[in-house]
Amino acid sequence: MTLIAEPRTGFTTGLFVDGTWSDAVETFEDLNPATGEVLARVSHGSAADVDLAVRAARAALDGAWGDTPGVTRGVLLNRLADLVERDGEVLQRLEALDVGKPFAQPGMLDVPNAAATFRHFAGWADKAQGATIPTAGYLGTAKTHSYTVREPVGVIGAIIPWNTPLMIAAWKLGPALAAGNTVVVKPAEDAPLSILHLATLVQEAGFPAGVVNVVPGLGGTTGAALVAHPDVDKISFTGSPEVGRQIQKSAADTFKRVTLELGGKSPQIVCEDADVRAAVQGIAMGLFFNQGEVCAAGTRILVHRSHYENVVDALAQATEAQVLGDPFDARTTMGALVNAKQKQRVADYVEKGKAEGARLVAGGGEVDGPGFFVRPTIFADVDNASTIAREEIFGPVGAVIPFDTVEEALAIANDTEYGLAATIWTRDVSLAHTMAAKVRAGAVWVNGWAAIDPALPWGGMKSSGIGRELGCSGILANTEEKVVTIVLQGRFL
Ligand code: TXE
Repeated sequence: MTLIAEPRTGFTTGLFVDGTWSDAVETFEDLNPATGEVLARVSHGSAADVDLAVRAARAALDGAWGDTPGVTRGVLLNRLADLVERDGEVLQRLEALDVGKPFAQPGMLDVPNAAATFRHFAGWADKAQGATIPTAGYLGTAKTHSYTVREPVGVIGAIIPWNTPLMIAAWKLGPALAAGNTVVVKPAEDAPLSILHLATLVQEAGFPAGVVNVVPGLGGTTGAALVAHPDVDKISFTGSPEVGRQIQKSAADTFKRVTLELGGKSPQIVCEDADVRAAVQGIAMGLFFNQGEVCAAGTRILVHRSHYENVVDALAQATEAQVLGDPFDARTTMGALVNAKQKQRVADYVEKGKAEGARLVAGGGEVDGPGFFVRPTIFADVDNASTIAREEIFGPVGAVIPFDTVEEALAIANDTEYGLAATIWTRDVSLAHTMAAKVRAGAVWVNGWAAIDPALPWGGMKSSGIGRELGCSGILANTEEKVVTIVLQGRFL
């Protein structure tokens, strides 16, 4: 077995199937984004490995796990939360190493959010209740008693992206396990390490063999095999719209349930009465946190004309103040993009922005040398019809657009194929509610960016996806509703 280049973690980069670790026949290279060097050789799960994992998950579901009371599942999830907290620094290091983000950031978001997610869903594990439903007896003479139960969907395939792998894995595992499902996790090829460490914690927490399986691999092979597998009941996917579309088509063959979270082009709207200082700070965070590799990044910045030049200047300053560099240097505020392809993609968008006539006010372009770094970038006077305002860049690039009226701001905000999140900066509470009602997005934040919580449903409208994760919605999405009717007397037909 291959040990990764991080001796303190002591885990393997094999496959975790049915409670045991093994090596796959093939491996793939996982690179350190900050240096371009090989960080680990990771097992590449084959279709046969995926099949073994799905069989183990099915056997666990049909076995003791299927009869495990919710309260016990809750105890296990709480233990997992404790272990994530205990190993918080290891997980934080792995996220920084593998994704390229500044070391402090996973300590602020990924690790505490993952622990909080497991804890939140520990509380749900014994609370997925049904209802008793009175019926009118339209047919025959029957008197009946009907009730519903919430049952696990079954075996769930969880396909994870590379930008916040630990956190998204927790978003999928927490509700799935609370509701009594079993899971096969396919981490992203670019950042599988924190999830492999998480698998060791699942084992230590005492989840029975087969309940959680982790099969790393490439999307087109391992991921596609999971989606095509006839015995997987649901796919929960976070990633690109292109792959989301393929997954939904492929899942249709076996009528799998699907939850898709596909990113966005989220607006940040600075109204005439906004606290502009707070807005600029929040906008910079929404653009540059995690190198802008965030599904809810606030990349379209709509500013009331009265503040326009001020905000453009302040954002230019905030952009120039970003410190690019080694994720483990405490002065670094922005790390590397995840891989060479992503670096090229962002650089191409910057060139497109210039070519389409937007005003480059800060940053722009790639950084030479090892590692996949690009400069944080702000464009002003952007036309909402231009490419950089329409397509998800998934990098630290902001597009500033002026507006004159609230109606115009709302029209621009909604003039996008996406609908994941939106932020409104205003001191007027009535305006905030009025605008929140009119923005087509799964989450609307007022006077803050990324106000996420495991208790709040998460997901998008339009091309941002289908279905919701987290909160009560996460439990509903991980259960099937069954109705049971007992004929007490008489007959139906
Ligand atoms: O995503 P992919 P990529 C967006 C973002 C980014 C772009 C491309 O705009 O620039 O997508 O990133 C697995 N069957 N987001 O190419 O390919 C893959 O192995 C089954 C937004 O890395 O969608 C990985 O585990 N699985 C997003 C996961 O899908 C397949 C986060 C995501 O990879 C597969 C990531 C297949 N055929 C990217 N092909 C967000 N919503 O936050 C790939 N995968």
